[in-house]
Amino acid sequence: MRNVRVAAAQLGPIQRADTREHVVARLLRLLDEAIAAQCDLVVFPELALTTFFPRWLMNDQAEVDQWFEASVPNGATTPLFERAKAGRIAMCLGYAERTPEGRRFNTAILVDRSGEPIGKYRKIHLPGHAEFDPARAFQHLEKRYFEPGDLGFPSFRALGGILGMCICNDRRWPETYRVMGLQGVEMVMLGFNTPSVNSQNATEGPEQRMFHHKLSLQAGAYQNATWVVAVAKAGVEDGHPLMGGTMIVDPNGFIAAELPGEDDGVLIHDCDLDATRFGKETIFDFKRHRRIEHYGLITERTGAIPPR
Ligand code: CDT
Repeated sequence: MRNVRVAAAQLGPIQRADTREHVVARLLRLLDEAIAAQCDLVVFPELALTTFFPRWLMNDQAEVDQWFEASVPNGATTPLFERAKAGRIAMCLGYAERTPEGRRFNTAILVDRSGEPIGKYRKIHLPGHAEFDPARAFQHLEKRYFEPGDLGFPSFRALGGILGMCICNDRRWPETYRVMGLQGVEMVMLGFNTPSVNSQNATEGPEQRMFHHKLSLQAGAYQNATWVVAVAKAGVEDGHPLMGGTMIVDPNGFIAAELPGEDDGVLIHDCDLDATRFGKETIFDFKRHRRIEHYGLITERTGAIPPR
């Protein structure tokens, strides 16, 4: 048994006017709950320090840059990193990253229990569009504000296991999990900000959105025999609803624990990393069963080309 006690720390909405200090105070309350419950790891959502700003069109780069962190930890976030270190808890945190060269990524960082950075992930599948789209009920301008991640899907040795990260829309792509699965990943951590409605199809409501969310997590977990920890930023941000759905999925694809509601809250679950073994050694023993000689199109071709 290799137990990792995980706290999936869901955030309710963050309004555009909320300061970093105000948000970090909320994160600290969730972190304290996780520490009090003797968790080994706390996972915060995607863009956990700000509102989901890609819904807003901004043309002024200075206005855009107010949502980005030039370094982490920095002034406002230092208390979070110090508290995690003092509480001996590893932490995964999503934020908007601006590099010293001026590149911008949708990023998650993982620090270990001693406060040392273990790794970083930069979101690869950026949904939405780059220019204002009048046909949409609201905007999703991730392709405008971020560039696709340049770090691949790395996995890291931490907490006695093999851990990986992805972010929000990445969870809908089987390649995300499989690339980490091929590194033996035992737990995938991911944060998300998912609108409760489809901006291009008003009939696609919360039930269908939640179904696709669960379907993606459960399939990814099962097909790669890994735990998946998915953490929402939820609730209504300046009139725009984001769905909840914070949950922990086991390596058989079953939902092991689920957090109801759309407010700040912590979902705690003991995840035995050894529970990944059976799947990895039997039906999803990649070494024995995968047939890579037939998978070439996956990396050769991006869009579908139907037969003539
Ligand atoms: N944040 C994020 O990636 N959200 C997307 C919304 C897709 S709609 C353009 C998601 O896949 O949940």
